[in-house]
Amino acid sequence: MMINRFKTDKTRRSEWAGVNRIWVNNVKAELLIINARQIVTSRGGSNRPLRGGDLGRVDVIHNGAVAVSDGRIIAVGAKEEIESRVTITPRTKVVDATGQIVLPGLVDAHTHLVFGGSRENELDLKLQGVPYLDILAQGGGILSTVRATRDASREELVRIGMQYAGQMLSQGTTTVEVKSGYGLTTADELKQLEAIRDIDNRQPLDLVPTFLGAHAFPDEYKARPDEFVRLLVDEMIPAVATERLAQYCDVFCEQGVFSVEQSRRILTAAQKAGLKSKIHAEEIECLGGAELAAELGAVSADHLLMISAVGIRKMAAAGVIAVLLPATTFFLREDHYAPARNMIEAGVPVALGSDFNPGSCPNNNLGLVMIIACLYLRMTPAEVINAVTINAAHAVGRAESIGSLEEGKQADIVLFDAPNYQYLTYRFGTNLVNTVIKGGKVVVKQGDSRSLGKGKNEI
Ligand code: IZC
Ligand code: ZN
Repeated sequence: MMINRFKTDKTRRSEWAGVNRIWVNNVKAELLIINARQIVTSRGGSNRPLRGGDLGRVDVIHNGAVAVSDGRIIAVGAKEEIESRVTITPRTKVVDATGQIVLPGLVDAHTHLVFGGSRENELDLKLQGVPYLDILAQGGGILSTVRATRDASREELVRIGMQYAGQMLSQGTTTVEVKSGYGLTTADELKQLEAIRDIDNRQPLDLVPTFLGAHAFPDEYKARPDEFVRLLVDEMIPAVATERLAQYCDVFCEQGVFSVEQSRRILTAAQKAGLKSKIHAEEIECLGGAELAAELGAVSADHLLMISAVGIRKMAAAGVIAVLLPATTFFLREDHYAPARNMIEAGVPVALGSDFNPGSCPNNNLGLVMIIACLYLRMTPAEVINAVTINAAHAVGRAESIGSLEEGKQADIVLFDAPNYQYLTYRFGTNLVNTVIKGGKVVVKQGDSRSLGKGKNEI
């Protein structure tokens, strides 16, 4: 597989934010995708996340085409129509998608992508029945990753994070939300956020940074948690906001970690500093984090395995996006998944994320998340696709420029070796991504390694 080292021009791309529709006639296509079995995308969901019945609807164009110019999608539709509307020149790069389906680049709405070390040692503890929060309370879990992350230089974190980013890109993810939260001192949190910015600048995947200083109480503040909350409010949040290192602030609101009251203080201070809110809520215990998200107008509340009926109602009324992370539930061997169907029926907009992190979910493949969402959240294949594209784009604040194949949007496009979109939530365990296009450039292309040789000895 080839991963193009091409450095995409992120500054230029961000200028397109807000452009919803451009009219083209005979604009020169720089790239043209043809012959796809299906082009699969939501339409018209850029202003508000999809809910209820709308979440289960995707547009399917058979034998369609997508034309791209200057990094943007200039036309999507029936092949003949597109060919009559755009000018194809000898310099147009034609991507033949025979046998493939075409989707918007996938958006991973919740990750902890940048961290030092790994925690495979916890697997044995888990199999012995030691709960996740007990490992944390014994100074392991998040706190062992904090030690490894503090020990790593910014450059080391960048090197490790670049590898993970490359894996995600090759699996079809083109935008990813990334949290800090393994530094837990002002300097180490800034180091982690700077590493996130460096990774964003050095490779094609776009990273959306979130400050998660309220991820755990570090050892040195264990006996005086309120002082750590004060440090977050008085020092870390102002520093992160001044340096413009994050767009969101998140809190791990959980039994034995941050209470609802502490979460309210932290997120309110962050809002005043210009950071929008996210919250890890009701993952292991139901504390009322979902209600807090509604009260504060948070963009998303994430996990939500134990959410109450009141919490669901309040999130629906406030339009808070539920970012569900079923691969974590799977890896933690929980038998209770988030009540996705109840949320969808109540009108909560649902998105999905990988939760990639070294402890509770070392998986960064959204394809696997999509299948678990189908099987255990009982979401339909169409709902799952919208949840990892347009709704995830809303959850990271970028729905005006990514998350669907619509004219004027950034040309973030994935081609899968699949006959139809249902196949994506069926062939689990195989990476079906053939080609990834980011900002109009081909950045991942499967070589011939998948095609069968002519004889046993031929490659
Ligand atoms: O490192 O365990 N749940 N934070 C909250 C995590 C999982 C990440 C970790
Ligand atoms: Zn998380």
